[in-house]
Amino acid sequence: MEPPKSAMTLLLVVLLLISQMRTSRIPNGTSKGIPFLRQSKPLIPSAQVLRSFGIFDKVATEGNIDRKIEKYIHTLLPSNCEDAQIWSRLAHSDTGGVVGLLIPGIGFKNVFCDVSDEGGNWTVFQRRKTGNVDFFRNWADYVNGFGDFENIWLGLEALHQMTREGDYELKINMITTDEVHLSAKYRNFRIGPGSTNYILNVSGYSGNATDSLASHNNQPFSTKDADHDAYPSWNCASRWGGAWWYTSCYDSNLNGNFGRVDESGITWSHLTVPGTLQYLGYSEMKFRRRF
Ligand SMILES: [Ca+2]
Repeated sequence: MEPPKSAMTLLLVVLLLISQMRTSRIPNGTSKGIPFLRQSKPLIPSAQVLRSFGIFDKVATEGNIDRKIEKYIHTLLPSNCEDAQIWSRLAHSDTGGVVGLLIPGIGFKNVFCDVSDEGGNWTVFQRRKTGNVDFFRNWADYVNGFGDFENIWLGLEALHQMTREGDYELKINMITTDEVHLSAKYRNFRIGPGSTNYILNVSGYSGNATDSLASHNNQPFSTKDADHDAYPSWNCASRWGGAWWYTSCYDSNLNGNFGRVDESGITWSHLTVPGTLQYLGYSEMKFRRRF
């Protein structure tokens, strides 16, 4: 007679937890104090093993998993990059890597965590590095996310779920087409629920890039097929080749066309010449919990 499936599953999770505890000890003499994350591939083999048993699918789609198992899975699987950075016991990286997170309200999702910039703990939710991924996409894609981790859009629903409780800060790193490095940091960052069309809440700017999100504060998100902007006769997303918290239409357009050096490109209002734009060859947006 076979043991009950739930008991087998619980046994599996306990064994994996013990395995993690054995491998999570920080080696003596390490100078960094915490283990760092490996680049390029999903990092948590125990998560991959669990997934192969269909447990993640059960968590994500049914939501009726046994509470004891759920508790162990939350121990095994971090829900944010801060926990991932603390708990990761795998190969080292100076920059960050892709980790599997169990995001409340979302389920399992691979996310790029930045472990180096100002101490790390950043969830990277937007990155434009190459032109390999098309960002001129529809509403559903921007809600659910897309990309390849060099070119990331995490997804509006994940952004909302991950910032709905607690205080978060936002940092945007940019490199202009002239190789000038710019940074914009915001002390407060939150994305509203879908019922508000994922309204942007941002304030407390510092940096060397000009505050080109201020005019977008409290604006809903718009895409080429979902016009929530403040310009009556245009769809700003269609007009300027992107998707953003457009007004009428923008001071920043980081989801614009990669490689374009005009108003439909990846742009940010100019620091010293008001009314002009800086054309970007790279952008990265990320958030973390603020204490
Ligand atoms: Ca419009």
